[in-house]
Amino acid sequence: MTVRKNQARLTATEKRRFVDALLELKRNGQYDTFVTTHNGFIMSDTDNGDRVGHRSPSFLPWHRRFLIQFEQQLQAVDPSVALPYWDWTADRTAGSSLWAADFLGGTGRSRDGQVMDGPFASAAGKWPVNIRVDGRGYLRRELGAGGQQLPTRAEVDSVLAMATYDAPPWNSASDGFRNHLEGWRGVNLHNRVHVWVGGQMTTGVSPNDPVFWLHHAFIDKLWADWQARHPGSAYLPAAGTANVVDLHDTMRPWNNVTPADMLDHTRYYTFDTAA
Ligand code: CU1
Ligand code: CU1
Repeated sequence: MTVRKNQARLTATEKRRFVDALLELKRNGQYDTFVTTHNGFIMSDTDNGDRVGHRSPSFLPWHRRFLIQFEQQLQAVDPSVALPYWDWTADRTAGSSLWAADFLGGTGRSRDGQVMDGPFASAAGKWPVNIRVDGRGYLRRELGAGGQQLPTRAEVDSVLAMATYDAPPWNSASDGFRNHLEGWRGVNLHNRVHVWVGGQMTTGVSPNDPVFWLHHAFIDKLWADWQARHPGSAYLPAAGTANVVDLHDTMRPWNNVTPADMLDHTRYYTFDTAA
């Protein structure tokens, strides 16, 4: 059974095995297919057809499916690995062990944002950034450089308190849990963390930074926490909504999975906080 743990509680061995599995997926080319898929769905969100990955109700089930597929690829390399989650309400500075050289490495240098330490530094030679939105083939970060703070636990709790999953017009203007969690309205949770990390994390090719997976694993956990807190609240919209993924509509690019299929994460994994 896959148990997703808080990254702050991983042992040195667990960190090393997670990093080694990431490096192997990068080496064999599978990693970059995930970057391409994510970037494609940032783009296609503005095309005709259903909005799928972002700015829409399916933001949460789309990324849940995306993370499950990635985790399964990691486990094909090393069955002991699970996606860790980054609770950025607790580990909220560039000095967190998350950013140490034995795990994700730290912030970028001031000149060009290039990450200089850890397994994903360009100089280590194992983490070429191949899927690019600019000419730069190295991992970049500017942790906290924008002057904004990471979201607080009180801000998270204020969003978890919202009882309605989503609402018309089902986009970045909507009121409700999904849009406040995604960050287009209100205190801004998910989007703000992408901006706080900086570099590729602020772009459609954000999965180039391995912290993408830890950030989204926590966003995914917050969805599960919200479900547990509001057992009477369903995924919305239920049916019949144009250009939006309804409960039983399939999601691109898989076309064989619906939001309804993604509602129970315990079919796939649990969290270390589960009783
Ligand atoms: Cu995304
Ligand atoms: Cu994201």
